[in-house]
Parts: sequence; structure tokens; C-alpha cells
Amino acid sequence: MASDAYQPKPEHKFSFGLWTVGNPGRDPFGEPVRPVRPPVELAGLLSEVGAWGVNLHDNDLVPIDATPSERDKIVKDFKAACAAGGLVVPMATVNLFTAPVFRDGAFTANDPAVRAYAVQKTMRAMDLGAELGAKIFVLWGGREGTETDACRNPEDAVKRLREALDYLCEYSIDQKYGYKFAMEAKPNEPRGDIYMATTGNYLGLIPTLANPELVGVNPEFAHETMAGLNFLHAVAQASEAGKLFHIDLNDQVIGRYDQDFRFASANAKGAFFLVKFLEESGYDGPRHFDAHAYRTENFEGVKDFARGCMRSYLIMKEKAARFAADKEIQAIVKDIATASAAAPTVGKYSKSGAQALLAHTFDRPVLAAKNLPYERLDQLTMEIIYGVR
Ligand code: GCO
Ligand code: MN
Ligand code: MN
Repeated sequence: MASDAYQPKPEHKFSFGLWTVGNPGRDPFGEPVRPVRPPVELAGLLSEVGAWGVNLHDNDLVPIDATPSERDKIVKDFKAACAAGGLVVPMATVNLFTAPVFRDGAFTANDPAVRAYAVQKTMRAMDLGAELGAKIFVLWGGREGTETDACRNPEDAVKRLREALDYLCEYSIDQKYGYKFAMEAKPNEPRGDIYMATTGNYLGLIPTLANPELVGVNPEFAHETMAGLNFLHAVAQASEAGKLFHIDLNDQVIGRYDQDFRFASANAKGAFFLVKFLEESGYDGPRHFDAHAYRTENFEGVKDFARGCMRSYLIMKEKAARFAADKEIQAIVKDIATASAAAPTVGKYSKSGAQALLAHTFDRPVLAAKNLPYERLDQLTMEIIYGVR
């Protein structure tokens, strides 16, 4: 049966955050429409729909004001629920955005006491994640930004962020947690402007850290799309740099509020090229869905949402294989990469190579006349996506 081909399996590494399937459907204009479910129940849902992993912010599991003994009991029960459901916890993160104390940011806040509290809260979230077996720690600086740049020099924000990251890397080393940190960019929401607006911003910051090898990125489909950018290009640059440590999959229409739609529900073509890239590039990390069900859904609808994310991924994966096996497409792909005329290769610089290159005469009209049948190529690709090829 066709549906079996799209059945999620552990080897697909599909994960969801507790905050995704647990999202009660609150928005800036409306109250929650779904009851808040306890984490053990959400673990049950994820297991039922066939997910492999569950991720969490510290406070998705342990309330911010829980006592140590309450914390221990909650963690114990959650571990048992994960074990019963066959779920792993591949990634943990920290909530540095909900509590009013973070209204001016966390690592970049003007108040040094708030900055210290943010680092302390992150260390405790790292302890929690390590206890649950997580090896990836995501940091999303949702509040690290401004509404008015009168409040601080943005250069200071960068320095404060670096100081916090260097500290947390050392803590991970000290505790032997073995974490890889995955930095998640977003252009805006909840702040008017967020400092690390795109994945590219983080790829620029990381080499300036004390332990750059421990830090990579967690690009999100919706976030680069909100910025009007091509998500695949951000993912590819991160991957090429060896920095694609995690990924947040969802969907988003350019120019709208932060929609967090079901994966591949708004931009099938973008989803196709992304899945094709992830499957062909050797990315072996989690396929994490950071999305939530429409506000119109009930709990059963949340399951439809979660199943839909995974199913669409696997449908796109099958289409990518179809693209790779399509003789007409592959003939075009091969032809467009062949040289139109004999020419010296560029490659690595050498004095003799440079002389040969300088001495060569290129026939511009011949080069400009090479056939590039991208209309045909794109139509064939679209026919695969549409399901008629
Ligand atoms: C958002 C973000 C968050 C983060 C999460 C993990 O737009 O709200 O995508 O969902 O991914 O906080 O740190
Ligand atoms: Mn997001
Ligand atoms: Mn995210």
C-alpha cells in the first residue's frame, strides 16, 4: 500500500518539541483554545503518531518555580513516559523569553544581574537536558533584540552574547556533557528586531568564539522565510561549513506573522528542495518539527498535524529519489555542468596556473550561447512535485 511508504520510522529521526504538540493555540489576540496537557501525555501522543524524539525547554517540563523535589519527581515521571513510548530526547533548550525578567533580553540585557540569571538558568537547563540524554543544546535568542536602539549599543549586545556562549561552552566541557550548541536565528518576533537575524549572522559570530567547534546553527524554515530569504541556501551554507547541528522544520508565507505551519503545507517547492538537500548531503541529525497545529484544531487535530509533518517529509523524500532516478532530468543536470569550450581549470592557485589562465582567450559568444534549459528542468521538477511524473 502506498501509505506504508510514508510511515515514520526511528531511522528517520523525526522529533517534536513539547511546546509544539503542546501548543494550546494562544495568539496575540486570543486565549488558548486547547487545554494544556502534561508532558507525559504529550510524550504519549508523540509515541502514538510514530515520532522518534521529543525535545523540550526547561520550563516545558519543570515549572519555573518548582522546588528541587518537585523537579526530580517530574523528571522521573517524564523519563518513564519516554521509555514507555520508545522516545529519545535528542535536544534540549532553555526558555529565556517567557518570564517578565527577560523583557529586555537575557544574555544581552542591560542589567548585569539579568544576564547572570540567564546564564544560570541555561546551566540548569543544560543539567536537565544532560540528565535526559540530550547531546544538542539549542539557543534561540528571541528576546535578544530591541524596539528602540536608544537602549544599548548593538556592538555591546554582540560582546555580551559572546561572553555568555563562551561561558556555557566551558560549563559543558567542565561537566563533560558533550553538548553541541545549535544557535537559532530569527529576524523579529517577539522583539521588534532581533540581533542575530539570520543563520548567516551566527555563521559570522561562531568563528569569533573561544570554542567554535562546539557551536553550530539550528536554522528554521519559517525564520529565514520571514526575512524573505531562501531557506535552502542558508541550510546549505551551514552544512558546507560543518555547522548544521540541528534544523527546525515548519512552513511560513513571506511577509506574514510567525505562522509555524505544518511542514510543507505552504511552500511545497521549497520543502522539496530542502528535503532533497538534507537527504543527499549526508545530514544525519534530527528532523525536528518546530510548528504547531492550526488554532482551529482539537487534540485529535494536533495528531493530524504531527502526522502530516512527517508524512509530507517522507513524500518529499520519495520525490527527491524520483528526481535522482529520472533519466531526462539527470541528462539535463549533467549537460548544464559541462564546459561549453575548452578552458584552463581554476582550482588551487599556482603561479604557472595563473599564467595559463591569464594567457587564455575565452570566446564570450560561444560561452554565452550554451543551452541552459532551466524552463524544461523546472517544469519536469514541478511535475514530480505535482505527482504526475
Ligand atoms: C520561535 C522559535 C522557538 C525556538 C525554541 C527552541 O519562533 O518561537 O522557533 O520555537 O525554536 O524556543 O529554542
Ligand atoms: Mn520559530
Ligand atoms: Mn524554532
